[in-house]
Order: sequence, then structure tokens, then C-alpha cells
Amino acid sequence: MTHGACKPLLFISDLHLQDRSPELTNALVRFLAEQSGSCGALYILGDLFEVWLGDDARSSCVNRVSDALRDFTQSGSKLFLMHGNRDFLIGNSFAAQCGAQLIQEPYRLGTAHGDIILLHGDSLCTDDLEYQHFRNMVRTVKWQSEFLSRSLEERERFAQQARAQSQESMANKTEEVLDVNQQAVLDCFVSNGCPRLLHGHTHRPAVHAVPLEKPIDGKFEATRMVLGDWGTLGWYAVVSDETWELRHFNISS
Ligand SMILES: [Mn+2]
Repeated sequence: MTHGACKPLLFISDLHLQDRSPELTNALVRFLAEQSGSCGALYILGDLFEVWLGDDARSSCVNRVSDALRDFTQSGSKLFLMHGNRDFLIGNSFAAQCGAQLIQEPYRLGTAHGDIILLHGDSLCTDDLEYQHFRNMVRTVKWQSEFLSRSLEERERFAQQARAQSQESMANKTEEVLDVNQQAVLDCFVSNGCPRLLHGHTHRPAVHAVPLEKPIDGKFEATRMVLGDWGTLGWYAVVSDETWELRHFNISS
């Protein structure tokens, strides 16, 4: 693959879209319209939606988003969707409607700056044992096919209970427990043999330089870029021939 005339790659995550926050859906629609054509590909690294009960559960928000994503891909930009901890049930049917391809984490992306490992980020939060237990359960094929076979009302009830429980237990967890575990981050660099990592989930946008004991790719320092969630600000990362950086813009409500 040559990188000579590559259009920029964009990365977003954690928009948590839902009918209740039309200003965020509007911000995404504007963002897509501005970037379509000039952007080579958009990678959505999870939690595009606040909740996903199945591709058959439609809402005005979901319809607006799928229309805007389809316009974006029809204009010539590629679109890749990764699951987050809230929308891990997005299926091939929704992806096809948007012209998107679902990708699994860890996803290794070749760029002009070397390979970058893409993750949603929740797999790095290993101090939150309760959440990791839940994650292991709901990420099995068996659990998912059983859940998707239930009625929409039953699925909605389950999602409400899960959210109430998670909010209750999150109130008792420290900031450290809810952030990434540093050893999990190091293990990720080592196991992938790659000193560059890009993820979301923690809602703590930053670019971290991580010292390495043993060099990876000849480097004693790895980079962990964290996308921010969308609220009063919208966050995205840009990878072009010239730069690899985190950017943000204002979202007026
Ligand atoms: Mn998340």
C-alpha cells in the first residue's frame, strides 16, 4: 500500500446518540457532510449509540444516522464500524444499510505513521471486575442470539435494568477503577507488537506517551491516543500523511 496521495482517515467514538439528544445527531450529520469527499475513511470506534437493542429496533435517531452515513459512503468515503460496550449488538443488517463494514477489535490499521491498533477501550479497563464479568457474558454468541430472540419490550426492560445497575455501581467506583489499567495498556502494545494505540470509551481525551521497558518497532516510547465523547465538544482523530492528532470542535445545543 502506498501512502503518497491518501486522503485523511478520521476516527470518532462515544457519541452516545439517542432520540433525547438531537443536537449530537445534528452535529454528526454536519460533521459527515463537511468531511464527505475529502476524507478517505471514517472509523467509528464504538458507542455511536447510547443503546442498541438489535437492528430491528428503529428510532428517529437511528433512521437519521443511517441516512447520513449512507450519504457519506455514497459520496465515496469508506466507513468502518466497531462495537462499543453499549452498541455491541449492531449487526450486519444495519452496517449494510449505512454502507459500512463491521470491524472487530483489536483492529490493526496500516497508516503513513506505521500500524495503529484500534480498540473501543473497555477491554483495557480490567480493574472493573464487575464490568468485565458482564462483558464476557454478553459478548458470547449464545447470549446474543438468546437476547435477540426476545421481544423488543423484553429487550428494552433488560437494557433499562442494566443501565440502572451500572449507574448505581459506577457511583461506588473510583476514577482509577473506571480508567484503563496501565498493565493492560502495556500488554496490548506488547501482544500486538505495535507501539501505537487509538481508542475511546473512557471519555478522557488525551495523547499519552507510554514508556516501554523493551523497545517495540525500535521505540522505547509508545503512544496511546484517547478519543473524547461528544457533548459540548465533538472529538475526532485525524491520520494523514502529515499528522496524527486529536481535534475538537464546539457543538452548540
Ligand atoms: Mn464505551
